[in-house]
Amino acid sequence: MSVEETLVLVKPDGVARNLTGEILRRIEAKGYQLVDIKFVEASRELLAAHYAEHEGKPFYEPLVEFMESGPIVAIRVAGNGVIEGFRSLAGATNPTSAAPGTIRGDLGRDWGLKVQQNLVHGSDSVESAQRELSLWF
Ligand code: DAT
Ligand code: MG
Repeated sequence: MSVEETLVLVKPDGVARNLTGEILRRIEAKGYQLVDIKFVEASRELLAAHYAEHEGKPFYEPLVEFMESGPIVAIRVAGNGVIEGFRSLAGATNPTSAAPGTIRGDLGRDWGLKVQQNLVHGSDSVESAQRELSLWF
């Protein structure tokens, strides 16, 4: 595994529930490096670019509205295989089915249809990570 960088977002639900520290703790405990970090109140333009792959899907509009609903913590994280590694720390997209031991499995609530309220985002490939890091930083 090579050293990579990924974009992690603590979504508005994670910030509002005071889980930023717990999420950062898990990233650091794994041995990943926090390279850069900031609060962002994301614009519609930024979110449209970030979620371009999901445009037109039924959950797109609620997802973007949710991401506009409050501050986000954006983090540049580095480490060996961190792109896939952080996605393993995060767990499955839907907190209801995310495994215990993962961020979404341990801390995510069963929000019914509000799958977007799943605490964190992590880039899913080297290409996505580069694209997303250049959007947010
Ligand atoms: P991930 O965040 O695990 O990479 P994704 O990229 O497929 O998941 O989707 C982006 C976000 O959109 C996800 O974090 C939550 C929301 N989402 C995905 N699938 C959904 C669905 N079927 N219903 C509602 N929201 C969904
Ligand atoms: Mg994704």
